[in-house]
Amino acid sequence: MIQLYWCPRTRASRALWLIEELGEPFELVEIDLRDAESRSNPDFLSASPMRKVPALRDGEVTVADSAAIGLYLADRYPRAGLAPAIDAPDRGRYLFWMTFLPGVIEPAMAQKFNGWETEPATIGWGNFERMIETLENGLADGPWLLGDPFSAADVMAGSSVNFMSMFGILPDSPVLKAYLERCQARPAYARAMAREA
Ligand SMILES: N[C@@H](CCC(=O)N[C@@H](CS)C(=O)NCC(=O)O)C(=O)O
Repeated sequence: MIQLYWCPRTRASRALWLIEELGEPFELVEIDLRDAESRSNPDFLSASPMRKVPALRDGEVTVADSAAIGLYLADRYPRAGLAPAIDAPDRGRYLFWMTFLPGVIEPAMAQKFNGWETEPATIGWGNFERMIETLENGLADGPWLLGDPFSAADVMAGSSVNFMSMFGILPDSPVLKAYLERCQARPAYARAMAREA
């Protein structure tokens, strides 16, 4: 069975949302990040090279980091339809948006928080404004990043838009606000948030 190493109100919430979208049985293994003993759980440490949540164990497979977990689960459990098939025309666009989370969204958010000045042409993630503009453009045909249907990429992006909103850095963007509302209206999102609470 899938086991998710998780701590409430952290980035592990997006892996939980994704697993709820899958509809497969799973078990939550809580890692209390404030507790040294909990953080030294040997099963968790062997699944997470960075000692961070989320991380996952599924039989003999271990995967750490939200985007890697999303890529793994969506392909491993295709019944949920969260990833285009390997030879589908949308596969490239899907991979772009899946890696947009760790490669662009996360560093751009860190930049915004820390007030780093960057030269967009030479920095891999451009800058915060360019990341936001790219997301908005990606949703132009909506309702989701691949148009229709919803995919694991929307869990990655939607959870980040939610974090930006919670931390007060989401720009006044009608496109992203409407996207966030669509994400929050999903039953799997509500189930994940109920567990988080
Ligand atoms: N790139 C990782 C980041 C995960 C991450 O930073 N998790 C934080 C909680 S939000 C964590 O586990 N911090 C504990 C630590 O670094 O010791 C992902 O997106 O999954």
